[in-house]
Amino acid sequence: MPALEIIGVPQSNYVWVVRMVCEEKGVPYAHTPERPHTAEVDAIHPFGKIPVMRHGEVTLCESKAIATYIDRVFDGPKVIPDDPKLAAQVEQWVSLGNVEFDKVMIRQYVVGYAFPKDGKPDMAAIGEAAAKMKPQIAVLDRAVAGTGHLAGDSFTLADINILPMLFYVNRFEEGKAMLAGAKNLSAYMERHFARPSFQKSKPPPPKT
Ligand SMILES: N[C@@H](CCC(=O)N[C@@H](CS)C(=O)NCC(=O)O)C(=O)O
Repeated sequence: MPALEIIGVPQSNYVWVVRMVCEEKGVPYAHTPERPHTAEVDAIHPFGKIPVMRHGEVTLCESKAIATYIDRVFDGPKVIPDDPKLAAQVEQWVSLGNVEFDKVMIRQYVVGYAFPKDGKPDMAAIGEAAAKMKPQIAVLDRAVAGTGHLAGDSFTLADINILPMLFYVNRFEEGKAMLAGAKNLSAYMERHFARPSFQKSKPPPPKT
């Protein structure tokens, strides 16, 4: 089997997702920490986004596609269950994550703090993002209340996809306060942040 290469800086929540999939399954991989829009990334992603993947002749972009490929091609515990109903639930939560939660939590709220446009965060825009985040956190809190997982009663790609987002939201004041008030979600984060796969793929702390 050819070597698997995951390309993208480790700070990206989506690079983190695919690296975590590899760790959960015990799949060896080489990690190339390229930024978006470098030649290596542009050669695979039509819009220069990370992560991208190489595996022999196979190249892929988009974290969900990469995760699905790794799950099907390599041995190890399935992160997308074979059962059609559970697989559809995983798909549902990954889609909600990518279309709804990432847009607000990461692109608006976290990026607003971490990459301010004029040198300092636009607190009005961050406040707007925080207001949109509140009902999203309530949705997730209810979703994990039953089993401590998003899909069924086992750890799947649905959980893997959302955990890096929650980790980043928890770094900033409003997010931290909202998550602390969401008791089921707090317990979920505490439990799953301790997983070896999460810890091994965690990006290095930011330089201060
Ligand atoms: N839908 C894509 C999203 C990937 C994405 O947004 N990656 C960010 C880093 S977390 C990126 O490359 N941003 C650069 C840009 O948008 O130009 C996936 O699931 O892989």
